[in-house]
Amino acid sequence: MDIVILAVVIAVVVLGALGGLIVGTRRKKQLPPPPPAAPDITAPPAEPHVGDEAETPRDEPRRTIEEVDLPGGGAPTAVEEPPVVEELPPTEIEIPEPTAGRLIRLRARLSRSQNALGKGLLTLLSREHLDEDTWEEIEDTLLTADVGVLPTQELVDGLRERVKVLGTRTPEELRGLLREELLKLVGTDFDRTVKTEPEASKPGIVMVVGVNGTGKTTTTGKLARVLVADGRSVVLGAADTFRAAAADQLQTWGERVGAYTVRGPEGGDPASVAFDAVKEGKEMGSDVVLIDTAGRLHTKTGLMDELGKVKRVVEKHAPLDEVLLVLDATTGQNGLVQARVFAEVVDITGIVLTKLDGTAKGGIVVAVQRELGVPVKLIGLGEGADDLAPFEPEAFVDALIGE
Ligand SMILES: Nc1nc2c(ncn2[C@@H]2O[C@H](COP(=O)(O)OP(=O)(O)OP(=O)(O)O)[C@@H](O)[C@H]2O)c(=O)[nH]1
Ligand SMILES: [Mg+2]
Repeated sequence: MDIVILAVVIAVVVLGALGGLIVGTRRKKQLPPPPPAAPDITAPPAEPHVGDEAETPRDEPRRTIEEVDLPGGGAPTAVEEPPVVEELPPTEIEIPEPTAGRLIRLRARLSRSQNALGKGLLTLLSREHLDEDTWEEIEDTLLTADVGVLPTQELVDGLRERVKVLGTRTPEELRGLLREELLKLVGTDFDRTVKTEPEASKPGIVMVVGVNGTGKTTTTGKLARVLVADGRSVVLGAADTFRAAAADQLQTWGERVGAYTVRGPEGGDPASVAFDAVKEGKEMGSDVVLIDTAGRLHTKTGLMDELGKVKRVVEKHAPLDEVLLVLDATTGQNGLVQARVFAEVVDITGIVLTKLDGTAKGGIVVAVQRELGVPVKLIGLGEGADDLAPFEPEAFVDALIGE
């Protein structure tokens, strides 16, 4: 019996929704009338992606049903078509984890991958005689962690000076000293907030760029979740038009949190998709528009020029608030070369360092900030949907040297 009632109610919901009868604010944003630039909105849902864990609670539909206003006369017809239930698109919207204290939760993951660096340094510094060989080992440890030559030199010089002044060293003193020097290197003065504040007539506009496979789409999806968790409405722009699967991947992320995705035809002009996404965002009164772009090798001039064009076209609406460069922390020094080239084509305003959970080379944080003079704003610490954290220098250094 229950099943029949359930089927009836759900069918009613479908009919009601079709007639525009039941549209909450959230749903309205999720399913606006498809704009001309988004012909694929009816495409079947994308293949689940690695980061997509099955998190939808099984007993949620009940709640949805109770909240629904029953429309007047549609019910009897609906009874005839219970199979419709099977074809319903996923309407359950996840409530992402709050962002406050996220780095604390993820700190264990950071410690696990980065601890070797801090522990190694502490062990070396604790040696009774800090001779030249030991200092060289300290240098090597830092270089191996991708801190970069100049910053390594600075750190070693700083440590040598302070250890000399200190004379005898307790482990606590050494830890404190190393913490201070590392913090100096990572920098505590940068403004690391991701600028997404909407203004009077325009949403915050963020574009995500980088080479292939660094984690751009995943980061865009995770960032959408962060923003939604903080109460913002988000529109996604799938300006990766090389593969339809890329737009599907982004749309899947969006659907999970009720963010609408603007997409274009496969092989279409990415600049026009980006333009349309901002236009939609404006018209829908959204708070933020996040634009995912195709992975491109920094060595391919044509593709880099195209990226410059995407940016210029979006700027016909308004200046971008953020251009985030996504770098894969495991690629080491090559990341610096990428950073330099991307910065020449589009002004990078922030760096996202992904896959820090899978490498001990956390020193790249220091190196890349030096290279661009732009702060690391976010770090990726896993494939899970909520494994993106704001970068906090203190928490990062503490994870390096352990508690
Ligand atoms: N371990 C780990 N994996 C990550 C992280 N961020 C992204 N990934 C994985 O990296 C892979 C590539 O991610 P995508 O987001 O598709 O990368 P992309 O830059 O959009 O790739 P293209 O669009 O092909 O250039 C996926 O398997 C992600 O799950 C992270 O912080 N940690
Ligand atoms: Mg992508």
